[in-house]
Amino acid sequence: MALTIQSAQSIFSNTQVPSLIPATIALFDQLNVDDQLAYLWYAYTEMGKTITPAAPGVARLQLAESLLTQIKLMSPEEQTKVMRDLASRADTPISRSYGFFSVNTKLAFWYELGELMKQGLVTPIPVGYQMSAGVRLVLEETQKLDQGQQITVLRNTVVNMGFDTSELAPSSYPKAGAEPAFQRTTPTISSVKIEGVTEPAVLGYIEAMNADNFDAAIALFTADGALQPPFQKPIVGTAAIAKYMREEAQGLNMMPQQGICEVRGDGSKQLKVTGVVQTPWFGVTVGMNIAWRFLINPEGKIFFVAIDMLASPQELLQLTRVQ
Ligand code: ECH
Repeated sequence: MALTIQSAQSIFSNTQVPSLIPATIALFDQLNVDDQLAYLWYAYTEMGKTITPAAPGVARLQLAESLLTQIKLMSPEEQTKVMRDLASRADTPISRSYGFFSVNTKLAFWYELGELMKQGLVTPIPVGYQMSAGVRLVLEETQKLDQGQQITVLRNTVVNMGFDTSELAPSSYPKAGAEPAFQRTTPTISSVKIEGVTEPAVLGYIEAMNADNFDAAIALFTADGALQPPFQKPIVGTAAIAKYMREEAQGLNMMPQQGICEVRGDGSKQLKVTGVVQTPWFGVTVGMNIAWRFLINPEGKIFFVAIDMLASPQELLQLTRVQ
């Protein structure tokens, strides 16, 4: 029987525990625009006391420079309006430009705005703002998350800002291909060992990803293969996966710990591997507990891999059915 992405998506679904991340983002989405910006400010500055993201570097900031320069020259009221437009995904020239940025350029843009706010060059939150009960509630919910989950909430809210450019013709903005690489600060993790897993495609995948060798990783997939990032739809086909990896998977440290492998009737295999991933934005200070769910075809190629954020560290050990 031919493998389908739809059936692949449900492998090991009876071992999954719902994450609090989408629920927290849903609460955030219900806030009005000023409350959203205030929430992000408090969440980010609160988080900064324990963990601070790495400075994105001059090369990456260059991609956002023209917007940042425009904003610096504005009055505080105009600056607030730009931020409101971004948060409400309004159709303005700045919000459109932002919409064309890659994920990492969006993060770098806000990182720099945050720095400019600390220096008093950009207005932090709307003048006279009073924290609402809604913001307090979302902050309380955020405190229940571990650090890896907190930075995922921040990342996802930042990614969703700006005008939705997915239906527009490509812009002249530099794309991921032209983006600077993240410098690895720790030695590449090679010779991967995963307790309970010897599947070459899985070990090869982790090894290639840890070396940012996306060509080698892609070569392990079937032509119609798919990769499903956390809380997203599957990305289908090797060209689309390669583009995604170059844009969003650079500099990651993947540390799988254990897994299980089940052979299916048609000779394909399903594997679940749990472990920790570090992003170059926070380096070794923040680990995200995740699972990979792989479906490997009878020829040993990756047909499907889903990446899931785990609800808790206990789930790292939860490889079998949830009772
Ligand atoms: C200020 C106030 C106004 C509003 C805003 C502000 C600034 C906010 C800032 C936020 C910065 C946040 C950052 C977050 C970074 C998060 C990174 C994460 C990465 C997760 C990666 C994972 C990778 C998984 C994958 C694996 C694979 O095998 C395949 C690929 C892939 C305060 C000014 C907004 C500055 C920097 C969460 C899980 C394992 C799927 C990628």
